[in-house]
Formats: sequence, structure tokens, C-alpha cells
Amino acid sequence: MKKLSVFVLTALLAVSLFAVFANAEEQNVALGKSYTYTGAYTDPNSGNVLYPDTDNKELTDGIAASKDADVAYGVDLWVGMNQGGAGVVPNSGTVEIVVDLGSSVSGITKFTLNTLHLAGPAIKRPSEVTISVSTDNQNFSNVGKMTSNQVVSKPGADDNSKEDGIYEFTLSSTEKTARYVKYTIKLGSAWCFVSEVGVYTGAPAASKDPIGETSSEEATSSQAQSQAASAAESSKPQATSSAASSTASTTSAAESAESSGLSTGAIIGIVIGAVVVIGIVVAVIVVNKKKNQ
Ligand SMILES: [Ca+2]
Repeated sequence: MKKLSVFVLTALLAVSLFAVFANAEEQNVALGKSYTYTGAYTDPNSGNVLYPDTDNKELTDGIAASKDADVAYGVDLWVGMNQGGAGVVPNSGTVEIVVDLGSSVSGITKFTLNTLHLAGPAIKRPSEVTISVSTDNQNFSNVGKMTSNQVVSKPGADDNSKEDGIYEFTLSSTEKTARYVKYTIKLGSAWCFVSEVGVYTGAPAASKDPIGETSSEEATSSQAQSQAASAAESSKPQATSSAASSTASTTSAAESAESSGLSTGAIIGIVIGAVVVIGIVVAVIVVNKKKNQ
């Protein structure tokens, strides 16, 4: 009887621990979800959208640029967004991606965006990306600015820019509940190429008070972007290197240290596990006592 009790207890403990760790694991809740974006650019000559989003699935298909060979604008996984493209507010220098998670999701703690920097053809990483969230796609509340990290460096991919490569933008936040996640992208040049966006639950949450904590090193690519780049230039990345040959400052990504605290979900898991184990122990003790009487 005692052996059986020990076995049952061990099994229950293992199950509750597994539940806790499974809960704590990061999960990309944007995977496979639908979205809208502005900046799709139609070539007036051919009538085709340039650097299109195949089947409107590329930004959430789970495939992000990750290797040297991806540092090229002709690679299929990139979605091109242009300052003169569809839905862009004229002269705003800003494009948007809005992901619809399908239903309200709680416990969101991390946002990501994978993007290209290829200085020669005027494809630069965003100068700023802001995240805001909403439950109704009307009223959005600001979450914060993303920080960037160069994940693939390919100097000289085009015109010897040391910044050429692939950049991962991330933002860690306190737990958010949202159905709609908006990426407001301030363009670093005429074009922005994005391969993937991610929205995560189960990631380590940011500290409750982000003020002063997020030493957000923003990707300040050229402040001297030529907003005056002609429409011809902006629509044909291969045709020109933008007039703004820019004094882009290399910002090494001093990623703000993420707090490694457990998520609320994990804590709930631990509490439930503990309650279950205590209950079983009490039950076993009671049964054994009754047997001994
Ligand atoms: Ca993708």
C-alpha cells in the first residue's frame, strides 16, 4: 500500500511539474493568423504588386529570414512595404501591420518582427516600431517601442554597408490581453521588407513598471532619410541607391535585460499542482489511518 502511495504521489508530482513547464513555454499565438498591412506597391507599368505577400500568409507562416542567403530583396519570404503603397497615409513615412489573433488572448508578453536591411537598394530596417493592442480593432492602447538586434550580418551585401543583414525587433511587456496587435513601422527608407511577425504568450514578462527600465535602444537608422526620394526611386529598389546615403549610426542592440520571473500562468500551475499533491497526501494518510484502526 505504501509503495502504491509513493508511486501515485510521484506520478502526480511529475504531471503537475510538466504542466507548469509546458505552461511556461513560449507560444507564438500569431502563427497562422490573418492580418492586414499597408504599403503593398503596385508597379504602374506591369500592374503587378512588387515583392508581394504570397496568399496573404507570409507574415505569420512561421518562416523568418535567418541566413546569409536571405539578405537579398529577391528572396520570396520577404514582403515589401513601400512609402507610396496601398493604404499608406501620404507623407507619413509610416506603414502598419495589424494581426488578428482570432479571439481575445491573455498573457501576451512578447512581440517580434523580422526585417531586412539592404542599404544599396533603399531597403532599410525601420527607424522605429511601436506596438499597440486592441480588443475591438478600433481603440488601441500603446504597449511600447521595440528594440532591434542584428541576427545576421552580411557586410557588403550591396554597397558595403556594415549594417546590411537581418534584424529581429522585439518588445517584452507586462501581460497584455488582445485580439488585435498593431505594428506601427516608421520607415527607415522608401522600402521596408518584413518576413515574419510573432506574438508570444509564456515568455518572461517585462517588469511591472517599464518606465526607466527599458533602456530601449531604438534602431536609429539614418535620421537623414530622404523623404524627398522620388517616386521612381521608391518604387524600384534595384534601380537606385537612395539619395540618402545616410550617416546611419550602427546601434548595437543593447537588449534590455528581460526579467526572468515566472508568468502568472506558471504560478497558477504551481499552486494547483501543490494543492493537488497536498490533497492526495492527506487522502492517503486518512486511508492508511482507517486501515490501521
Ligand atoms: Ca514568414
